[in-house]
Amino acid sequence: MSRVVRVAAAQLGPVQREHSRADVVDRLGALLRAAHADGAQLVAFPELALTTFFPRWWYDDGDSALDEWYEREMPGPDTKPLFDEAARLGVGFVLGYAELADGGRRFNTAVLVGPDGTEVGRYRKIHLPGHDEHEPWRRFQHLEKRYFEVGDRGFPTFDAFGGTVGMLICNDRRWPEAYRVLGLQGVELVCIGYNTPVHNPPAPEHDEHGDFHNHLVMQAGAYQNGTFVVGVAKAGEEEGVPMIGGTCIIHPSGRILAEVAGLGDELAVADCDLDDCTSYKTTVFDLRRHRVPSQYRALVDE
Ligand code: ING
Repeated sequence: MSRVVRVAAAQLGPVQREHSRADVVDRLGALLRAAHADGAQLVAFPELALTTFFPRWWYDDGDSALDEWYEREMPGPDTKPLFDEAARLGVGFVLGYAELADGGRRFNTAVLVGPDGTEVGRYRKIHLPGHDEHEPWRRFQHLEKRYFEVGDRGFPTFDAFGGTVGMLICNDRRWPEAYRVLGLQGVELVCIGYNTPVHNPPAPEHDEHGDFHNHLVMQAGAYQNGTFVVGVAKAGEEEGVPMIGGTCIIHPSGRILAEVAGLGDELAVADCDLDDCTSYKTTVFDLRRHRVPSQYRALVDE
């Protein structure tokens, strides 16, 4: 028996400040239709897919211009056409966006939408990189700690597409704990959108390794938890800031099944047989049999 899901990782090229949400939704729709034409049942879009990566800029407290970057509802007027098109095609998708939730709480969020166009679940980013005060020495800011709260929903998994699906967002993919919490829930497919600048101002000596680190952490996360991993970039030069690509689909063996070639709007498509996870989850990474949590206390101490 096999449980094959054909997945499309839908990389977005740069989204500039002047691009409207409608402009971006047009691009997302084109990627969705192309993925459907390729037989995809699930399309994964990047983190903060609807706008340019606004945490690269400083906004004073109370500056209403910051609110422009968030969605108050999902779907909202600008995104409903995408949900409608997906439902018409019978294709599910994952979409990253900035969420302005009840009470004015702000999250870096990803939503999982089923083939009928309804929300299956959502994840709010937990590992927020960067800084929360203005650091003018930087070529550009990275103010996610200022513009988002730490996610308050843990690392959930969802029964969807014939298996167990989870989501992470960008910096989460660098932290083994994030994959492991999903792995302990039996996750078989993890979708991870990201916006990753090529240059990291506090550690320029890391820049040359950026593409390598991107695949390293996702391949490790896949193998060590017996799960597929779908990494999806918003890539290319946004407002003068180059961001990495490297969108790919990774097998539980850790091998890359498909990856994009460039930094634009581009699909990587692969058949993911979720049953391929089983041999990893029942032997080398049988977490119940082989882990020794009594010796891991340091992992959860502050
Ligand atoms: N971006 C980056 C990421 O973790 C970063 C932050 C950039 C970390 C460069 C390390 C090096 O991929 C987001 N949005 O988390």
